[in-house]
Amino acid sequence: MELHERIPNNVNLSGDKKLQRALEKWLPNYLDWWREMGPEGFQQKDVWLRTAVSVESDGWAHFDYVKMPDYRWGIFLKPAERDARVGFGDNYGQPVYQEVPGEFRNALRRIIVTQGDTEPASVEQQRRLGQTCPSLYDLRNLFQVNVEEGRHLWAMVYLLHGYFGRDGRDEADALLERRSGNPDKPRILEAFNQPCDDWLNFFCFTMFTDRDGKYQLSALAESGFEPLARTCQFMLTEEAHHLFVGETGVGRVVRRTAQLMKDDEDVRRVGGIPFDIIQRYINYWFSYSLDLFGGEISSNAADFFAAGLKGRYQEQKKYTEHLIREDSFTLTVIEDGHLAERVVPMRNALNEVLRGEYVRDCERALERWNKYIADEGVSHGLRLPSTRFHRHVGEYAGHSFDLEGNIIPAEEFESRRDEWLPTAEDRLYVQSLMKPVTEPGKIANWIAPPATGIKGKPFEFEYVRL
Ligand code: BYC
Repeated sequence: MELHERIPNNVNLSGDKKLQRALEKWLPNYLDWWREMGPEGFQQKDVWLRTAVSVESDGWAHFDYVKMPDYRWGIFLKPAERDARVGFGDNYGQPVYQEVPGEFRNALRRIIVTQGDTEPASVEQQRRLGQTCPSLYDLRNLFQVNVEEGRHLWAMVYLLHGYFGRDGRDEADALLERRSGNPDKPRILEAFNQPCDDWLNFFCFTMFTDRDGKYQLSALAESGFEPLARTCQFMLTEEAHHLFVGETGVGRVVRRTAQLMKDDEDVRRVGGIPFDIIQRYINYWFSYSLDLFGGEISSNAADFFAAGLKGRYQEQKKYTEHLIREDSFTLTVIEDGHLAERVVPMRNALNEVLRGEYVRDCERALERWNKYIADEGVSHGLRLPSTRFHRHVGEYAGHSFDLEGNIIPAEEFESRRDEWLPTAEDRLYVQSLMKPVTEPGKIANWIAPPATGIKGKPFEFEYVRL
């Protein structure tokens, strides 16, 4: 690894002067973007961060105090496998693509741009959260997630610069120009334009939206375009911590609410977040994140699979048949205003197949949270809404459903919206609890402390020097 170059990397960047120059030109623009849109107010603070020092699965990271603008953003790919082959689709068994095949160029660029766009978007969404952190431990985790999303942007920009010539460079510039939530230049996918301005939103985002990242990156980690596959394989190593932050973050809020309920059934009176608000936040982020998988029936998904660009979750590990030309999949669709079953070719249903993996993963987290509630002796159950509820993309968009997935008139949805989705009042209430707690070892009242600290350090450790 060339860790001490201006752009740390393990792709022998110094051996490709043209690419190195292009990326060195992009670097100051990236840093300008980071200063403008990165975490507000903490740029000069020492943060105890993990930095990549190798791409091996053991011991890849080093922990130390770093100021965020000095973070080692760089280009790290998992090492290449010898004699790697395209693992699925019409070119199954052919040597992997080392360059972009002409006929797939647009599709591939679009996938990489879409993936790349989410990374800076999430940093933009989260930029003010530091000012209301519930503890130094949480503040540090927020910044860890932020710098790694920044590095994931680098990963996609490397592919655009390295493999797509002029239009790749233009796309890389555009990634720094779009802005989350800006109506004139919004981010590409809608979940990344939603405000993420309190910590319950942040934990739900890292739980549900980052988890889409896990599944999309896993599908791309199977790609026959080898530089993309190797890039995503390493990104997944970093991603696991983001999901941990989300799942345990919501879990700690849930646990604390259950604890406070033992003092007072109305947890608002004792400064907790009531379960009905938590449930509405879950409904909101789960449904927006489901949209990120694309339409239930998608010719794009079929084309990406046929071309060997985007596989299924754990394509090599879980499946033995990689062509899926003959298989079919039964979906629930809407016909004449009613739910009906439709059989479609499996390749066209691959977004839905990936979404199904995701939903099962989310269900597992819900079970864990419900166990925390039961452990406190409180009787309450949180749940996921139906995958049809509150959708803006795919088969169910444009129709209204209740939490169970029953089709209902639009007026009924509107009249029950406040029961199901966060209200302005919910958001104000959650905001009212967001007072910063920055003394080492202290934590806000609305959330339980974590079970352990980071990398063997105690919760009381000074994770950020303010
Ligand atoms: N919003 O065939 P369809 C992460 C468009 S998160 C807006 O159903 P397809 C992270 C679509 O473009 C992971 N538009 O969908 C998390 C198409 O337009 P055209 C991000 C949408 O293409 C937290 C039309 O609707 N990575 O890493 O099969 C923090 C029909 O589309 C949306 C990726 O997404 C939407 N939600 O699938 C940080 C991977 N969905 O062709 C990071 C790359 C669809 O009619 N992206 N449309 O003009 C993809 O693989 C695919 O583009 C999608 C969509 C899965 C997103």
